[in-house]
Amino acid sequence: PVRVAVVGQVCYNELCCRHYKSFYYSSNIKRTWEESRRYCQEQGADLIVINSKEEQDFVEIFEGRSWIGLSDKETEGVWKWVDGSPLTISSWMSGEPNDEFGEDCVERRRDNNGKWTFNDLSCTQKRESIREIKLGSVCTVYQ
Ligand SMILES: [Ca+2]
Ligand SMILES: [Ca+2]
Repeated sequence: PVRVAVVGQVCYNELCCRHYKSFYYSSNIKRTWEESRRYCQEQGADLIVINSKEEQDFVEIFEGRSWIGLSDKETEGVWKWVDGSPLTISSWMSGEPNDEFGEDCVERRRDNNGKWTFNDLSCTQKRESIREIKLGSVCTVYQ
């Protein structure tokens, strides 16, 4: 499935410009974190970076346990998104992140109450994935 985040739309006479933030796609093919990331990049995208509550709510419709673009591969305990930004809004599952057996990649999953949360996991596990492609504006002339 795909979701499109539209930031706004401005029309001048017949010309309408829509300002897109991002397109989000989910893939139900299970891959390792690195494989998922490479696959996203081949599509001109990257694993999803979630840096607002709105964005987190916006992708709620995507089901499944999916890789997101968050890891502490570089420095243990320092969580970084694939675009280099730090972790600002987090929703760790209770007891996570636990770095059990050296877990450095993050999946998005439902907790026992059905709430979407983050869990650190071994990067070599295979999971579905959500990718994000950031967009600018698209203008269309309406007849
Ligand atoms: Ca870790
Ligand atoms: Ca964990």
